[in-house]
Amino acid sequence: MVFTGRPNAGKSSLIKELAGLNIIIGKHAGTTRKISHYPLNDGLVLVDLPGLGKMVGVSRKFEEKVNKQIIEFLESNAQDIVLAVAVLDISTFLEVTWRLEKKGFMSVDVEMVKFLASNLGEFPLVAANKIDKTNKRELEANLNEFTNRISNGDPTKVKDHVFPVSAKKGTGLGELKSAIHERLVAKGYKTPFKVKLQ
Ligand SMILES: Nc1nc2c(ncn2[C@@H]2O[C@H](COP(=O)(O)OP(=O)(O)OP(=O)(O)O)[C@@H](O)[C@H]2O)c(=O)[nH]1
Ligand SMILES: [Mg+2]
Repeated sequence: MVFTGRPNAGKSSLIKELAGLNIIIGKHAGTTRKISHYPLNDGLVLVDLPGLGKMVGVSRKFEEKVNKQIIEFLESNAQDIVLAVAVLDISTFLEVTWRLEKKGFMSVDVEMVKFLASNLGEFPLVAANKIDKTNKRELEANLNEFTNRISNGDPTKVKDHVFPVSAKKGTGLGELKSAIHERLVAKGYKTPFKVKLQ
C-alpha cells in the first residue's frame, strides 16, 4: 500500500493519523527523503514515499534522483502494490495548477493520479487533504476542477474515489479509512488499522 503526492501534501501526516504510526512530519517540503517501509499485518507493507516535485533544502540533483526513484519504484513494484492513495493539498490546487499551466506544465497531482491509474490498472484512492485551510466555496471550486481533470471531464466516474480530508483536524478520515479497508478486504487482506473503524 503506497501513499504518493507532492512534497508537503501531508502524506506522512495522513499515515500517522490513519495507521497510528509514529513517523516524522515536517513544516517544509522534502521531509521524507527516503522510500520508507512500515510492515503491517498480513504481509502488507505501508510505504511512505518522498514527495514528487520541489523539495526544500536539498540540491537539484538530489531532488531529481528522488523523483526518478519514486517513479521507478511505482513502475517496478506495480504488480505488488495492493493499493495506492494519492495525497494532494486541495486547498491550493487551483492556484498551483494555473501557475503551472501558464508555464506550459500539467498539474503534478493530476499527472500522478493518471499515472497510478494506468500503471496499476486501477483508479487510486485520492485524499484531497488540508480542507481545513479552505472555505466551503473555495473547496468546492478546487474539488470540481480537480475531479474534472483527473476524469477527463466526467467527474461522476471518479467521485467515489476522492475523499476530502484534513489530516490535521481529523475531518473525513473515517470515510477514507473505510474505503481503504474495503479495497484491502476485497483483495483478501485484513484491515491494517489498529484504530477501530468509525
Ligand atoms: N492545515 C493543515 N496542515 C496539514 C494537514 N496535513 C498536513 N499538514 C501540514 O503540512 C506539513 C507537511 O506535512 P507532512 O505530513 O510532512 O507532508 P508530506 O507530504 O509527508 O511531505 P514530504 O515528506 O516533504 O513529502 C506539516 O506542517 C503538516 O503539519 C492538514 O490537513 N491541514
Ligand atoms: Mg513525508
